[in-house]
Amino acid sequence: MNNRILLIGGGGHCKSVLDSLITSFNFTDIAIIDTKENLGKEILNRKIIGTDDDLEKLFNYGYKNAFITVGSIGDTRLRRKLFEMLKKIGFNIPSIIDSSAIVSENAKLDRGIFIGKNAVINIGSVIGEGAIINTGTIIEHDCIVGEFAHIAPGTVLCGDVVIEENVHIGARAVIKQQIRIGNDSIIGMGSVVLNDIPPNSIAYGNPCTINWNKAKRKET
Ligand code: JB3
Repeated sequence: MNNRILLIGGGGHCKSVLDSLITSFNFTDIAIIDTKENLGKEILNRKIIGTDDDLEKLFNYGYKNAFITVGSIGDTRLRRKLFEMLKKIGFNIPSIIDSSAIVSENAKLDRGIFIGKNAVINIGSVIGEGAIINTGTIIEHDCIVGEFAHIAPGTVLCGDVVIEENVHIGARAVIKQQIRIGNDSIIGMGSVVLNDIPPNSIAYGNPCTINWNKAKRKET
């Protein structure tokens, strides 16, 4: 594998990814891409060397790997847009898994996924492209996590849970076994989810209830 990688987005999420990348991977040249105003700044001694407009040039220069380090809380459009940009240019997009995470050999991971410190992914689970499985999260057996979902720190998905694409699950939520959370929904921090949640919902509490439907709101 080529030993140069670009991290796209140089904020808080980038710090977490970078920390895992430095300790667990063999990239010798790690650089960051952010906005014009942040050019030259450093994160963990890695420099912001360009903007999104420089990606093609940097690919031709020899950075063949890239990873999206802009995070998301309920809106994955920027992460998706940047991901498409990387694919179009031809970057290899690895998954970055912290060395302390435990991932079953019988779990299936797509590309561009981040798995943070002490996260656990158990047997039979499938994690979609671009998902974030953040620090200390437990994904129990046979779960499905859709593309670009963000499972925030300390969350527990019991067995057979389905999280559809673009969903945000707030920190320390617990999702009961066999529950399905519909695409583009947001589940609040610390919620205890006992029933299925339809797409485009904002739901929170213990027990978790739907407080807002994004789709209905758009119509009014
Ligand atoms: O909850 C946790 C544990 N982590 C959060 C993470 C998932 O999401 C974290 O607490 C943050 O709330 C959030 O982290 P993120 O996305 O790194 O946010 P922030 O710290 O605001 O940094 C975003 C960075 O992306 C900034 O440096 C922006 O300048 C940069 N940025 C914004 N738009 C961009 C673009 N960079 C590029 N390359 N392209 C853009 O279009």
